[in-house]
Amino acid sequence: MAKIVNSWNDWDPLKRVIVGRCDNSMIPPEEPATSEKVPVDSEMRGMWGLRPLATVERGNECLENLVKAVEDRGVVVDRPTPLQWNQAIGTPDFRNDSMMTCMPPRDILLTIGNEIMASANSFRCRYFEYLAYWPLMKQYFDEDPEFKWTQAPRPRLTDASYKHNYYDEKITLEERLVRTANKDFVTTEVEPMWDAADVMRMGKDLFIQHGLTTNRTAMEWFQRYYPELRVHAMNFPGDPYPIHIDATFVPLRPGLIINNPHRHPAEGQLAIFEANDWEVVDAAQPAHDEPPALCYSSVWLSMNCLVLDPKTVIVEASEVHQQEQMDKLGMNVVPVDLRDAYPFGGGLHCSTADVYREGGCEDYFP
Ligand code: DAV
Repeated sequence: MAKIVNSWNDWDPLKRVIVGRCDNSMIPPEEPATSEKVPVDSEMRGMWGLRPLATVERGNECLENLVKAVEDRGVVVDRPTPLQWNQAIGTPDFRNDSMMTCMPPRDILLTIGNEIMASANSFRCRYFEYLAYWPLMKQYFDEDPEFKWTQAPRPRLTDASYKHNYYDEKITLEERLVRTANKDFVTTEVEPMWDAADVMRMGKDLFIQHGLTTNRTAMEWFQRYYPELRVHAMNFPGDPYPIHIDATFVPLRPGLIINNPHRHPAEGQLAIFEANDWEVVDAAQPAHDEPPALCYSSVWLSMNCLVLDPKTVIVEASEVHQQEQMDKLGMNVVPVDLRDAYPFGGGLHCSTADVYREGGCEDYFP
């Protein structure tokens, strides 16, 4: 029996990782939580159904590039088992005409020490996505006697979980920014809701983005579930669509974070980093003016990198400015062509979930 699951942060030497799959991916129908995520001028508005097969095949090719790059460096790779995501789903509380995908795993699985917890996502279309990872969770459970296989409290996602008429076709970018600044998001506080990609793990500290996908009740829940850890809420007032912390505030190694220059933390939230002599530098500009077609995320997936160890980082192959900056910051850069996987939910960090990194639970903010 071996130790299979262990990870406390995003930079210790990576030994085992889950990489998502694009098979059967859907553009989900609109629902109370997701109408917020699709910009009004996006070509994806009002469109739903299976993603075109050629894009699925190309997305999978990109993920294979990532698999090969990490396997070449001795990392063990596990893959989820996709479901037929086009099936309609229902619970006693809601119905939805389809599911979405098993990309990206980072949104669904949160690894803290020897525990992997499936999240409490606010999108109805993602309610059953965890099932794609259950075969792996069972395998880890059988092979690692210390592995804790956990599911966060399942949200009900009734209409009470969302603000109604929050979404309005006519809302301007400025009005969106005012909402972000006022911490006024589409989700209510009737139950904990969170995406794992909103949680930045730093040993004894969890920094959790409060935004469209994660609410304050989730943070209170985390603090009670992990009394030995410290939970910090983070807000990024410059982000009109605050979803997931990993294209906004990204640690490369202890003491160094790259920060999206349009999304600086709210007043007072940098203090803990400054007090502990962390360097927070603005990330380089993305190499692209637009995300690829049918993509939910912004061009800032440029900074959504996968750190292999405190000196080595995988950066998307076309993101030349980000690569150059990483190099100047003293990192060895491994470029991987992944851009055509972006439409399936994200970049290099998003496309993965940690299973094993060396190292334990350190206190970086004593
Ligand atoms: O900038 O669109 C994307 C994060 C995906 N996990 C953005 C955030």
